[in-house]
Amino acid sequence: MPVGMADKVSQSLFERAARVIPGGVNSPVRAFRAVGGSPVFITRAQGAYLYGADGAKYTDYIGSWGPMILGHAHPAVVAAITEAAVKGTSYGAPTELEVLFAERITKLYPSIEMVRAVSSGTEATMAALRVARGFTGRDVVVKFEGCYHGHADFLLVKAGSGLATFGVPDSAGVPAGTAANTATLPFNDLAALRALFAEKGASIAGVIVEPVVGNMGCVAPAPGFLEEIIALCTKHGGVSIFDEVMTGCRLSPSGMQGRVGLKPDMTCLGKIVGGGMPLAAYGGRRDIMQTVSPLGPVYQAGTLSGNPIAVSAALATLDRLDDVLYAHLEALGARLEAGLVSAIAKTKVTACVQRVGSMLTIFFSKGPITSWDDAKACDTVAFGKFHNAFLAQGQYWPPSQFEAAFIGNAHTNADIDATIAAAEVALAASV
Ligand code: KE4
Repeated sequence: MPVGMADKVSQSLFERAARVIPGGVNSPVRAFRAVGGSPVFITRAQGAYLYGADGAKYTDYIGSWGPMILGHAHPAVVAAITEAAVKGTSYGAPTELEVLFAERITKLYPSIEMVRAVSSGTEATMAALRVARGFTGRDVVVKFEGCYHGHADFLLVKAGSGLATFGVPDSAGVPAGTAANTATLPFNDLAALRALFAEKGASIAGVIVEPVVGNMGCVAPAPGFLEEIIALCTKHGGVSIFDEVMTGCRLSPSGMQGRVGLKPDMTCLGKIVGGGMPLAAYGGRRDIMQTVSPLGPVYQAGTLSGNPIAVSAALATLDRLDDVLYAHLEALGARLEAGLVSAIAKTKVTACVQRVGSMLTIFFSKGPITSWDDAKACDTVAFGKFHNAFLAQGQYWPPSQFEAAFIGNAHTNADIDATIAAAEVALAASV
């Protein structure tokens, strides 16, 4: 396939799609706009592989943006969905499956004493912040530049100009007033966090953070940063919220909080916990979650929340998240990281690799990348050339410098080694 151009079948599908779907896609990043060219239309997936509209095979490092930790079409997940489907797809009534799911989540995440299932990560974070506001009676929420928590209005906010921490809308359609109560701070900036709490601590309802950021590329928290978020929220009566939609069950069975032994007041989950189906969740301390309707005054609802198909896929996935799987993912991640670092050295390209477990990013920068200011300085043109050359070799990598790549349990050493070899060619093509 020519570099940067999808196959002819995908191109013609994309032309049709663009006439009836905004940008031809149902989620913007899929349009490949950040890397040029046009997207590959996928017809099926199996294990670590995707198959394009023209039949081309790709090694998949997106995994549906995180959920496919077991690999695509895992037999146990397919069987669970099939078995559930013949019993009906949604009842709009409580089921034992939802009890099993909630019991499993509260066992996996000791910080979560009660949990509510929803249908997307956006719903989970939107609800969690509404609960934090309802629980505290306060309006201000705090997020960090480079972190993405879904498309709720008050989260589509960028840092104010200069030192102004109170946000301005980062999307058309978001009223200035909606952004006014969202403060945005630099990720990993302890001084800025402490200063905001010193000034506004009594009005802060909650702080939401990706405990390892995936949405500016893979960026780990500085030592003490997550701990300080929890401590300051506790001290000032706010709610600490770990958005583990991406890191949950990715970095350990209990997400980043399980990896580092922390207990935020609330947690948002999605992606892997839904087994690739529309299922996400939010939960936390019992006293906080008891504010949620119908128990308490904070309203949140959803027609398909906790439906039996999605929960069946979720349980089949969660059943398989064992130590052997995480050891395999760590070994594959280390192998890929080492190979990419070596390929960067060989090609003398200005780039670096940042990885936590089985999520990683190749940044086109000398690095290290510790904040959005660092990430946005990356050479995105070089990244685009790299991505196109990688794709042309059958490597399906996130089409944006500001995304994380994911390794799944179906990847093999042979896949990783082929990816490393292709990366060397793609890096050379990026200059
Ligand atoms: P969804 O509403 O897309 O299910 O989840 C929103 C969300 C919340 N929190 C975190 C940490 C997330 O990463 C996401 C969604 N992630 C993006 C990829 N970075 C989903 C891909 C897309 O938008 O198409």
